[in-house]
Amino acid sequence: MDKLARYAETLDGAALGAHATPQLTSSDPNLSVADAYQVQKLSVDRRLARGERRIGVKMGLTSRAKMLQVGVNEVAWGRLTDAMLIEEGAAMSRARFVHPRVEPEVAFLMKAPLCGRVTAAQALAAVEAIAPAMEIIDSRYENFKFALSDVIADNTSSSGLVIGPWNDPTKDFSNLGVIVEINGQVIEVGSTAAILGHPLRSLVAAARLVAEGGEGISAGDIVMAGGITAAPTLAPGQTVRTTIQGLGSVMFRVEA
Ligand code: 0L1
Ligand code: MG
Repeated sequence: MDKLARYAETLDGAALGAHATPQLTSSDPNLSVADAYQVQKLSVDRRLARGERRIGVKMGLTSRAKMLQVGVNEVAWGRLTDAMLIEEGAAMSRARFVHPRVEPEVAFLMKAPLCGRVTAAQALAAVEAIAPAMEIIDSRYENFKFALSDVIADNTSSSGLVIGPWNDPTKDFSNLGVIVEINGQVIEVGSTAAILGHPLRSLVAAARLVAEGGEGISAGDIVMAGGITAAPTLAPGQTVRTTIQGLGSVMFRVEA
């Protein structure tokens, strides 16, 4: 087995077994971003081979709060599969994750393909609907610490998503207030403008980055635009709700 396939097997095993693994760059400090994306692809291919279905892509590290929280300052993308979906209002099991955190996000539902360099207007024309959403991130690395290549290889920490009500994408979603509550207490506040100044910029970047990776965004895909605030840690007993001004609320519960 070559080096990248071995890394993919390690990260896939860590996700499946919900255990932390050392950062790849601790033993391979020169792991390139291009090789890290190849590790990501190989590790998601292992999931697809087990019967999971690709449902879209996620953008990561698209806000200053996120970049500061993890000390990485470049945007990155990852792949979403149906096994990551958590039903809105339902419970997720903490035991399935290493050290999960939650991010308030905006989700796009695509009605047309989007690939390569596109304008914001072209990106918007390909969107069927937008929704308030949350991503469960769970770095497979010890202490939730990583360099850019590590986190890209680890599917940019993606491990779950919850989608709220779909809305008409022609409403102005450039600067909407965002509140994250845990057990009724406000934990984080922000604005959709925290996503690269406008969430649509994240979709434009996704079209370019995914195409550079040799893939595309298809009609029916979900695109997660990226975390808006720092990501609070999840623990059993929590009820987590994100509300985006004018778009509605989305919630889930955390069980042991
Ligand atoms: O916090 C992290 O694990 C960094 C990668 C993904 C963050 C994001 O989805 O914005
Ligand atoms: Mg995210």
